[in-house]
Amino acid sequence: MSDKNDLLFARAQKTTPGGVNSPVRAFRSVGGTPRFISRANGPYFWDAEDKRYIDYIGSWGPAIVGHAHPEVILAVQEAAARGLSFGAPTEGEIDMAEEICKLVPSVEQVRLVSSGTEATMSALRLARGATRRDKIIKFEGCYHGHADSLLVKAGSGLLTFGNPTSAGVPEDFSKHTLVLDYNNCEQLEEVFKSVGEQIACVIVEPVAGNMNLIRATPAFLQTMRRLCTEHGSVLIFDEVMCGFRVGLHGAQALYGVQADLTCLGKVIGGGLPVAAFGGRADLMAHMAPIGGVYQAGTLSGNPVAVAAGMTTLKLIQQKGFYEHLSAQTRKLVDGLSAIAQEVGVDFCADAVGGMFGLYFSKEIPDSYATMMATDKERFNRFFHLMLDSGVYLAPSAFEAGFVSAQHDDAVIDATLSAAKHAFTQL
Ligand code: KE4
Repeated sequence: MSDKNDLLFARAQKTTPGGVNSPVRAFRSVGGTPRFISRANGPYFWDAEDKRYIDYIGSWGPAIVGHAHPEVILAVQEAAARGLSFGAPTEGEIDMAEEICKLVPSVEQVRLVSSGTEATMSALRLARGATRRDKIIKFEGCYHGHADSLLVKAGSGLLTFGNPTSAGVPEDFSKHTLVLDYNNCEQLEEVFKSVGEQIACVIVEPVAGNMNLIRATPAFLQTMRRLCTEHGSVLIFDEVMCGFRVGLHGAQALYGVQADLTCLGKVIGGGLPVAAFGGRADLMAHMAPIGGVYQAGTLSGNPVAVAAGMTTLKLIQQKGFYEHLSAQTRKLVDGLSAIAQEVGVDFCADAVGGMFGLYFSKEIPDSYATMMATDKERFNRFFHLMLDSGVYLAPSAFEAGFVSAQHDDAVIDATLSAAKHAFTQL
């Protein structure tokens, strides 16, 4: 029997490709009908049938203080009442820039944009403009948004350039992108030894969240830091997802490795479109209008979006915020692992700050290859069993999950209760 989600999905597909405005929302990885969300509050959202779910995507990271936080909503209402967009500078943008520079020590100057894709695309262009080099290095399994140079998968051999992962990306673009293995230090050394002087930048998710959650090893980040310094390449940390999600000062503070440029998004917009790229002042000096690297945006630094982001950044600086967030996330993953072990299911889980990974495998993956070897079909069955029980996990075995400050003990316990049922039904 079609419910309202089915009807909306059928209607959406008539006017929008796949019925969604971003592919992962279409449930194609897990199957079934996507839920059309009507409202959200705290750790919950409700679908078109007014069914409540405990939400573990949190808009893919932004909803870290919980959905519709009263202080965020009030700040947005007050900003909106003063006008939505001016196309001229505002004091709020200075406040946001100063806050980011305060919280991410490697960032001396920052430019606000409207999406993570814009942030990474601009950072790449800046690295290429500043070094006058074309080649870039990224890692299989890391996602940095949909700029052409980054929609590239590994070439056949170590030094063969990447192949497009998307139609419409010219070979002339992908040929400058080398795609290496995440957490493979030897390979990185080898490539820099061969073509290091041609490398404009290395871009990496220092805590990967787009092949499910995979931690970088400290050696991996330290190696790329050393090699970039030795060869005059720019080290770009894409912290669009992990920035302010894994800790108040991002992954670079966790690892003690400073990037030359950092990309941010999600949390800094609090659910509205704010992202940013920034870093060393000598690099940012290449940006127009003072330098020759062009980047622009009608809604960059939008005052209403900045109001949401600034309020969120203030809330996450409250005493004990990350201790609580990390404790709740750890309670979730340890609880799930304990239940799976009781039932005898090959399952493990990991958490860094307020993001987590669930894996149907005996061990926590530490690379793209080991992640791809996990039991995707079992995840999909688990996903739907949990969804039927009112728990909304990321609709893909290859996405990370997100906890908010509003996921209290009662919410985590309800999740574990649903999991007890799901694991026995697998
Ligand atoms: P956006 O352009 O979607 O704002 O950000 C792109 C981006 C850049 N860098 C990292 C590390 C990211 O995780 C993202 C976007 N993340 C996905 C989640 N896998 C957003 C969800 C979606 O694509 O709908």
